[in-house]
Amino acid sequence: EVGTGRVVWFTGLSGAGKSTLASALHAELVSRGVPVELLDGDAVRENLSKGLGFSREDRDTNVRRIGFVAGLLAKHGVTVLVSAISPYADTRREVLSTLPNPTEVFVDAPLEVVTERDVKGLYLRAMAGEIPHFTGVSDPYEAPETPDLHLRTDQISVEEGVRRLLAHLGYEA
Ligand code: GGZ
Repeated sequence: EVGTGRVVWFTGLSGAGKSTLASALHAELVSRGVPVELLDGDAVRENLSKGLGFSREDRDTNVRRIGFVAGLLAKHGVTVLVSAISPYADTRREVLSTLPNPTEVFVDAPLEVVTERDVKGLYLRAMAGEIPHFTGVSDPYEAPETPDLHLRTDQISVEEGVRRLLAHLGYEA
């Protein structure tokens, strides 16, 4: 055992702010000298999960792979920040239950807000039927019923989100 590794798992819709919050928290922890790694859905899908699609089976495979790597890192004292839609409650529960010190963070913005933001134009395309199985539009998102932390990103700033994360994880302001 080296140090106290832990896994902070950000789940939520595309565009809810998972990557933004995870990378802001990552920067903050780096500046505090915490050994921390970021496993971001986009980067994972370009590398570790290259070739996987968005069926339930492929999403579950993706989430299990991320959990596996997160567990290896955390075992060595690394704080691991995971950012992935991870839409299925059962799979999240299963994977998180295998991890040391798991924290489930629900990054929550209503569908109408993420649709309005539509940073990458994906919702417009999904609603036009151009992207099948798009989470929140034509594919399910099972929100956590009892997340460890629930951040409404349409109501709080990134800075406030990071403050709440740090406080929840036991860091000084
Ligand atoms: C959801 C999709 C889809 C579909 C492509 N459904 O906002 P983004 O663009 O950058 O993040 C989304 C990402 C989702 O990958 P994850 O690995 O986080 O998903 S999961 O945990 O469910 O495995 C989105 C983009 O990929 N994207 N097609 N059909 N998001």
